[in-house]
Amino acid sequence: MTTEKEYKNLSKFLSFVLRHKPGTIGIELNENGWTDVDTLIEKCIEFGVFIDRDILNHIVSTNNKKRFSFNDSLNLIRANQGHSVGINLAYTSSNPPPILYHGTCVKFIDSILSSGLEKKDRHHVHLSSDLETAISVGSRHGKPFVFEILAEEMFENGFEFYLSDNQVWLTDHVPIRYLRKFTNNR
Ligand code: HQG
Repeated sequence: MTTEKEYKNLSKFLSFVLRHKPGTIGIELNENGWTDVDTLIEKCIEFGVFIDRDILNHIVSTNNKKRFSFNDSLNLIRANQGHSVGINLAYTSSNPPPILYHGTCVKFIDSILSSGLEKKDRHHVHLSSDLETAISVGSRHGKPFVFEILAEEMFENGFEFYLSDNQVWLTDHVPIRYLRKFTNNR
């Protein structure tokens, strides 16, 4: 019987290998981030992390942020976003809602207001369509602070936006002129 805590730890481990360090357990991701499920299971076990098909199915279907997906024939798995390794998730450009949100931490405000939102170690800047998600993302770094992004205006001015399979809005960079401090923070 796998406990919720064990599922959570396994999910973190999968994020680590499927987004950042596949080489740690000796797997490779293809150019779109996919890796073979059977090989993943085998390599995790060799590495000392027990996982099987049922556990993987459970993690993919119940993960609170839908971080992972199987392909249609269920033989490949990938992380839906958040990679630091060089892969192309083949997202198609989408038309964003007028406003998107970015949750950060108060200690980053000054820096963000001087250089805009940067992707840092990830492939994209991560944005959400709802405030609640932004607050919880920001809370990971300390006292949360929310910026509104004038996404529609950015899009009209030629910036590209992508919607990941797990509904995270992604873009390359948000210049200062499209950032607004969220009203409740004022
Ligand atoms: C900040 C989690 C200073 C940015 C979440 C953020 C999300 C700047 C931090 C996903 C800056 C990077 C991504 C600038 C941006 N100066 N700080 N110019 N520009 N920053 O973790 O957006 O659990 O890489 O505000 O739920 O916090 O991994 O990005 O605070 O969806 O599935 O630099 O990660 O999902 O931090 O989070 P991160 P994030 P998972």
